[in-house]
Amino acid sequence: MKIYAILDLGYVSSENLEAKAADICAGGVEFLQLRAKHHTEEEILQMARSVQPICASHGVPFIVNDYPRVAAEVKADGIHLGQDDGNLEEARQEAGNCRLAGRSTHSFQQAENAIAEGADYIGFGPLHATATKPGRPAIGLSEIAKVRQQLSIPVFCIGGINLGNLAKVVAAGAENVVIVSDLLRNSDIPSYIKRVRKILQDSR
Ligand code: TZP
Ligand code: MG
Repeated sequence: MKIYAILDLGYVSSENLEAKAADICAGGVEFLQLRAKHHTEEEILQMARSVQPICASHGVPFIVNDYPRVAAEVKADGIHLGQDDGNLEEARQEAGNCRLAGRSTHSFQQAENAIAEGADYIGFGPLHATATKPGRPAIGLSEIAKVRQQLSIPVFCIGGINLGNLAKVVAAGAENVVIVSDLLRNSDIPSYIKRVRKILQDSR
């Protein structure tokens, strides 16, 4: 049962980035990703430089979304790509041969393809429609169990997950989850993460 948090610049200002990163790491997550869709690569590099040491000091693997060269510069633990972001192994090399390369997937077929291309883990969703990934239709919960049973790599369910629907997501077969907006909007992130952890344990 793993919790994967994303520092999404749609919800966190760059001024607050370090404080939020520290809160998330203190709360205890298994992964932290930096995701910024409306900043330049140079700005993202500066942000990555400030977040990476916080993750490292807590032993939390740090993943960079979309920018392998940024991952290489800051010696990130991983890189994360979407369906249209190119070849995963090329990105891993560009990212300094990082340990982790993840792919977003939106269907069973894409999940299978991710294994074939050497992904270390996948995101699977969006389970629910979400403003964090606008324009991407919800895939629902029905394929979670099948994907988990048939894939040999960790599956991280994502998309519109919150404290209210998490138990349902786990009951549908999810083991690991990514939560973005519901977590970042919470004023007490460490205690939020503890509540998520308890629901993950109690809903199995
Ligand atoms: N990929 C699929 S859904 C999603 C991404 C990056 C966003 C998830 O964010 P939230 O706020 O937890 O719905
Ligand atoms: Mg991408």
